[in-house]
Amino acid sequence: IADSMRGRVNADTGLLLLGGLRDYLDKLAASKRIVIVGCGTSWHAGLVAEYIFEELARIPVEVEYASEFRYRNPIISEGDIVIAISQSGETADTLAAIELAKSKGATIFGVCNVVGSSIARATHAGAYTHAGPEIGVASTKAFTAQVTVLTLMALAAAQRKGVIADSLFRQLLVELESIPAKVEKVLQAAEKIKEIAYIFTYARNFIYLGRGLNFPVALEGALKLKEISYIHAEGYPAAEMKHGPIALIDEDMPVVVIATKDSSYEKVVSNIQEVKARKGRVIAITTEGDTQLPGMVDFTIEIPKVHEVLMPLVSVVPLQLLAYDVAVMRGRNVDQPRNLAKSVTV
Ligand code: F1P
Repeated sequence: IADSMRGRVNADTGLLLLGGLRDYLDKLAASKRIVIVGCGTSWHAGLVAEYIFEELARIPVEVEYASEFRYRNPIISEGDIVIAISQSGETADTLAAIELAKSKGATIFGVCNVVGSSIARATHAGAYTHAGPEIGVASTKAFTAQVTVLTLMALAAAQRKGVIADSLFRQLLVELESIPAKVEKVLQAAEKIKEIAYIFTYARNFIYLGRGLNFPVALEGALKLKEISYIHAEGYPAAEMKHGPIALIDEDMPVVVIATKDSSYEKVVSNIQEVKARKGRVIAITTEGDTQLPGMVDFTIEIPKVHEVLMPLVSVVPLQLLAYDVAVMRGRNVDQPRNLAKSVTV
């Protein structure tokens, strides 16, 4: 996160530098529609961006798997902005989606990690995430760096459109600068997370729940567990649970709920009650100082208070750690999970 912000954010001066996007920010701000494409973790970063762009910049956003988008006949017109997200910059599905959108006249922006990669070269403009090389196959720091850059893009668009109050703009920049320290704080819970992972090492399934910006985080937490521990895991919007997944809940089902103190908190608490009433075992990600949830759930992992818009940058970290610990305890090779490739080029 720190690397992806370095030199771009300065709350004192309101500085927002977005590399090659700098000449395109007016176009971004004026756009009537943004379509975001990506795969896997990058698609989840796109879902987070949907919430942030719509909330701050009031631009309608659609997010689609590049692997679907490329094989249909999507409606894309010249005024559209397509943002392609990719850690490796080599994902074949994302590259094909870019070519399709380009052929229909869209302007393509890239959010890539690898400088000079195929996707970066195929776009009209872009901002690199500068997250450094991902050592393992599963994206982790790429996710937080992508969300950081996308947040900066949304802030820049909102400011240019004049739809964000100066005070909120400044507040978010100040908070962004504090995120690396908050993530460090989450890492202090590593021992506790390890103890929880130990208890659930041999669970056969997991459910992850979140609302709002924490819904894509739930998806990402479930994906990390699938990718590196090979445990079946599903992420759902917490409010969707009653529409089906609730049938899965019993005493053998660990349910990870992102229950931070934000505008969805009360509703998430009632979702937790629904899970507990069916004897599900709840691991809640809570905001520091929450006194209600520790008495209601089986385990809590505290994270620092963060502005709701920036929450995914912090709330994803305990989920990444949990997946890592479970995978290590199951004897998995977390850096080279079976069947996965760092760049999916076919
Ligand atoms: C997309 C992705 C990763 C995942 C795995 C396979 O890659 O789905 O999110 O962790 O490595 O590929 P990318 O387009 O972001 O490089």
